[in-house]
Amino acid sequence: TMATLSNNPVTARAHTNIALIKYWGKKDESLIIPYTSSLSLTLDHFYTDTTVRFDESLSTDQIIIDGQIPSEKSRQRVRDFLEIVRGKAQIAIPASISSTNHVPTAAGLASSASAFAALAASASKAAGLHLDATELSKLARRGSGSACRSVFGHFVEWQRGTNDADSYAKPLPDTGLNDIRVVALTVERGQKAVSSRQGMHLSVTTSPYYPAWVKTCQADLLQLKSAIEKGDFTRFGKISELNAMRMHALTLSADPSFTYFNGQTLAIMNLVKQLRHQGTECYYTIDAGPNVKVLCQQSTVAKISATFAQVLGDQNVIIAKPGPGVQYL
Ligand code: 2P0
Repeated sequence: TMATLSNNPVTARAHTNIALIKYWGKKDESLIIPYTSSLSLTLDHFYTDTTVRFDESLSTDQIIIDGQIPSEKSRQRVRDFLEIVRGKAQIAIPASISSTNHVPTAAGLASSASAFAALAASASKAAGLHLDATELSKLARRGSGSACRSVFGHFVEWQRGTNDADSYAKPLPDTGLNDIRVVALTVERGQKAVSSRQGMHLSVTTSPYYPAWVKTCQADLLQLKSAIEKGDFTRFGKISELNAMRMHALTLSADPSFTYFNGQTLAIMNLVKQLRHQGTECYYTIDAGPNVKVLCQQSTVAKISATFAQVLGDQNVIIAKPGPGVQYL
């Protein structure tokens, strides 16, 4: 059936997510099918708002991000994504897109996850498609793998699947650990990091440990799900921290070897362990950059954030809670 185009602009909001069981490697780089399933927590107060309107009077797509025309590379990635949406809706009309990130970029939370989840939701609806959450997750995945998880709130599992139709995210049942907090720490940025896309490609193609990663991820995921179900924060933290380190072992063992850590990253990892030994339970996770996210609970978040604020300064410490899935505004 032909989609009926929305005459009005459509705005959607999507929040960022932090992976606890990491996605690191694609089996299919074009469709973005991962080697492993992953599990994330969607965060409140870091989000992207995106407005899309298909407009016959335009000759090409108009793309504005944070009030500016982005780089040609970014524009191409958005146009490629819009082509997927136009294909599904069977239209050939240019779009105007305006996107605003409410994400502290320096904290390393500015991910493509909230961006492509918000774009998938706004563009599909503006094109007249009425996708359910599962279809929306599959569409968002085509823009950026981690975006398929930002369609949903709180704890989310991206089931790897084997093809475009069965690789999508699902929310976990709303059970324990609702008092989880993420303290996002901004450290100094060194040289420009290897992009996630390049980094995971290099890991898949050159790390001799990649097959072991695929195997261990499956086990880590099952264990983390059980810890969440039981509300077992200790096991939750240990497995999350371990899985992050196993991901980073892939970068260190790639050829050429690389790392996202810098000196401050290592110092913060040690401080987290020190806090833990002193009886304040917390764990860390790290993505494709030097910044560290500390996992803790509501009862300890004030003490932990104050400790890190003393070391890094108030402006480099941000507290996040579980957040919601995609919303239309
Ligand atoms: C994750 N990361 O699970 C992992 C852990 C970073 C470290 O997903 O190539 O931007 O667009 O599918 O989703 C970052 O990679 O990569 C990422 P593409 P994406 O969150």
